Amino acid sequence: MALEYDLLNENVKKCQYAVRGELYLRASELQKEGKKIIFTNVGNPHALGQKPLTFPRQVVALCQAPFLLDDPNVGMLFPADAIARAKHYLSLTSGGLGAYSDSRGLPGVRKEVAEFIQRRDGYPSDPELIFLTDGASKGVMQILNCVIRGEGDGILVPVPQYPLYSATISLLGGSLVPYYLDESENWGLDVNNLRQSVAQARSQGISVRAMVIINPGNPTGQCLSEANLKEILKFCYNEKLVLLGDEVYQQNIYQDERPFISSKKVLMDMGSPFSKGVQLVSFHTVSKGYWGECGQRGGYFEMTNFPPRVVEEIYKVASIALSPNVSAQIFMGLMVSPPKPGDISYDQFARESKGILESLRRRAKIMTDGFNSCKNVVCNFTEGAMYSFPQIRLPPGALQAAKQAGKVPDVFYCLKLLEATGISTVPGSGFGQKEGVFHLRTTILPAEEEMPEIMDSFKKFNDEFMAQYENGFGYSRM
Ligand code: DCS
Repeated sequence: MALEYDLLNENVKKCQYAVRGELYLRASELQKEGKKIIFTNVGNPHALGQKPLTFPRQVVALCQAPFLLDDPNVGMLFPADAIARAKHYLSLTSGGLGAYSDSRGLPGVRKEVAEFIQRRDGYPSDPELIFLTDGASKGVMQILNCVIRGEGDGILVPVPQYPLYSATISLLGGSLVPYYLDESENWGLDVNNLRQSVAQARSQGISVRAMVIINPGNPTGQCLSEANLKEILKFCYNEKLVLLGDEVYQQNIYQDERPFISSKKVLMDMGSPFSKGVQLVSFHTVSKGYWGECGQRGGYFEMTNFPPRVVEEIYKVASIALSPNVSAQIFMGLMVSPPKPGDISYDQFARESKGILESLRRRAKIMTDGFNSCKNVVCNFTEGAMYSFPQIRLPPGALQAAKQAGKVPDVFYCLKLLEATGISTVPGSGFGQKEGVFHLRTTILPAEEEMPEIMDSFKKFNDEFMAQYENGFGYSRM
């Protein structure tokens, strides 16, 4: 029978992914009509003008075109350390970039990832427990696929959250168990909230199996403290939950008070019985940080405290897709072992990466300050990641107008913003938020020199919108 809409898998219909939702579709339409659109809906740095880092592109270019290595002029176009690295990575493959690799990824690259984790955390890491993936997304989907057996299985997910989690849980037919981050505490995570969420889910017959943390947070931008991570890990130990640590923004830190600290390190620091008792999967990617190589689709996950039989089953499932992208694996290898001081390419690499991070740090501040200068907008500082998530306090007149237009209030606001300014954002409802509270998410990625103009145009729109709908009575608020 043909695949009619009525015959689609119901889980496919249920699944929602706002980052490419109604706002994005409308923005694409407007762009086709010739309007200038500033796409701040996706954390996709190169699409907003970020230049690729030179060294990794040189290495991968040589791996893609290995005949260049035989050209007598290769040394005029490529530095010697890039040439050496390209030869190194080609020697790790069995047939170059055009050949499938092991379904977990090239053993040599997994070893480099393990060495990186060991340097970062100060604890051993086993390459056999590291799987390379096509972006972190595929890793998250693989693990959730192994955890979720049906709607009786619950996954604790922060609200607001990045909709990869809600969408995948819907697709796999599991149950999302929300825990709320506290906006008035800089989007902090209160373990008492977690307890309540688990108790409530259990009272509905749901077996809570795993917990997701996003650190630094998307869309909320907070960095978890070591003390907070300890509480979370203890909680997972006591409640027998697998912790999924989404750490894709670990390089994106814009303050000095709370540097990134990995869940693995905190777990190992806690010692027995926790260090051997909590099952942890940590995710990383080449899409974020100062790399921003989203289109390459490279990622990894590391498993801690998983029995060998479970790892084998995860390997089996990974094998169905044969192999992750091999060129992306090389990007991952380069990300975890970049040029070192003394290498020919070191200075340039350091200059480029520092330039990107410092600019992001300034942009995070320009955005937060810009939002906080607007009428009825309050915004926590972006401590890390790539997003700003201001709360928009909509006057009753705007809520009414949204209702008349048949739109969720923040969708209504974001559509008006898009039409007026070309700024394409994602409404807070796409990430989850408390009832009656509204937000939008924007990336902090537009070029730094364009940022003041973007914020001016946002402010002009917002303040006029508020003036239009304000009638002197109460607001939606937290
Ligand atoms: N985890 C989080 C928290 C993310 O924000 C993203 C991407 C991913 C995982 C997956 O990234 P890759 O599959 O590319 O490794 N963030 C999306 C977002 O919110 N905007 O852009 C993409």
